Amino acid sequence: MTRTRSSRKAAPPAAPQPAAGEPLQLLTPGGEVTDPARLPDPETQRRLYRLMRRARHFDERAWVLYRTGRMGVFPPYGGMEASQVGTAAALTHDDWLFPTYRDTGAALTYGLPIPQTIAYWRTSPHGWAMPENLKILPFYIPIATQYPHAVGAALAEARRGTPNVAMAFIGDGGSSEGDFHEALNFAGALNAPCVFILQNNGWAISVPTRAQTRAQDLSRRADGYGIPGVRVDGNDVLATYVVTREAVERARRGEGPTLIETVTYRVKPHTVADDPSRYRSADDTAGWDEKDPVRRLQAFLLAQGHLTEAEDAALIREVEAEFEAALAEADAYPEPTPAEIVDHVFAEPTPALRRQRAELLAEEGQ
Ligand SMILES: Cc1ncc(C[n+]2csc(CCOP(=O)(O)OP(=O)(O)O)c2C)c(N)n1
Repeated sequence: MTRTRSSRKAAPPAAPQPAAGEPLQLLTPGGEVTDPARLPDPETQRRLYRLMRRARHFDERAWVLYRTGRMGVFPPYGGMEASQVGTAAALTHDDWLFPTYRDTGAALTYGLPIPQTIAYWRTSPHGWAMPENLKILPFYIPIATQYPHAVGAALAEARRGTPNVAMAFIGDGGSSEGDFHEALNFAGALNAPCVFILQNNGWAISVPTRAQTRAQDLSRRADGYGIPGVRVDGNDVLATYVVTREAVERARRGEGPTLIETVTYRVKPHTVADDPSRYRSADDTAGWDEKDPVRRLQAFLLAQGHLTEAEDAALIREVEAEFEAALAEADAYPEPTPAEIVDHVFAEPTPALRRQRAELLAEEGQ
């Protein structure tokens, strides 16, 4: 009988492990400021709060629309707004954004119009092509492919001599893929002006981070490529913003890429069609509600007098009204036709696609 090694489920041997570094925090969940000198100014704080409210409202409405058959399958990000808003808010429209399916909050912050974002998650062709005036790529579904693409865009900017940067998002699961590592190595070797955001939300669908890698501090993956790695509290928008701005400025100065690990949590299911009670318990998620990023900044702004209760209520009403107007606009888009399924696949359609389009149009009787 052939002897095999014992079960793959055996606990890993107690090899020496670098301890996970403490994530940088500027505002604790209890409302304490750890380093007042690094805080962004009150106007920026209010801007970040509004952007987080906007992102959260989209996420909440997407659930309701899905349940009522008015939205497709959507990957929620509620609870991760600080990780997406604080990072994307550090960009301008001259910079690139490479989001994954999880990053609707980052795309909205960057400036993707809400009606088009709704159309995308309705799988409507009106949402497939990104606006010509924005340097944002469609939400990446294949894990990690966006990372090498972002390096390419960043290198193109550098060759043209612009100060523009490329920001790419990835999850903890994606950071175990080859594309992630190749991109970091490539970016480091070629000094690409890239900001890599690694959102460590604890889960890759049903696989907890601890089960898919023995690494405890994912920001240290940067060490292998000779680039700076920063670990930040992904539920503290003031910290994610400050850290990302520093990385963006470094890249603009020609000092190369940075990896930022935002330590956060996927409190929501993987998608609105997922049932996480099948693979995780209440113990797994315990404590994360108290770390909610939107309520954390809200309490701070109110306590500091940077926002009044009345202003807060008015801001929330504005955000809600903006969404409803955008929804009405998305509802008014014409119904897609079958032939549109081959549109936006390539800039120049291939002969096969042209043929398929003609066949579909003929079937439609056009
Ligand atoms: C190349 C590739 N392999 C597998 C999948 C299937 N898949 C979809 S989401 C997912 C988990 C990704 O987890 P993570 O990177 O942590 O991102 P999160 O969903 O938590 O944002 C996987 C494996 C895929 N989309 N692409």
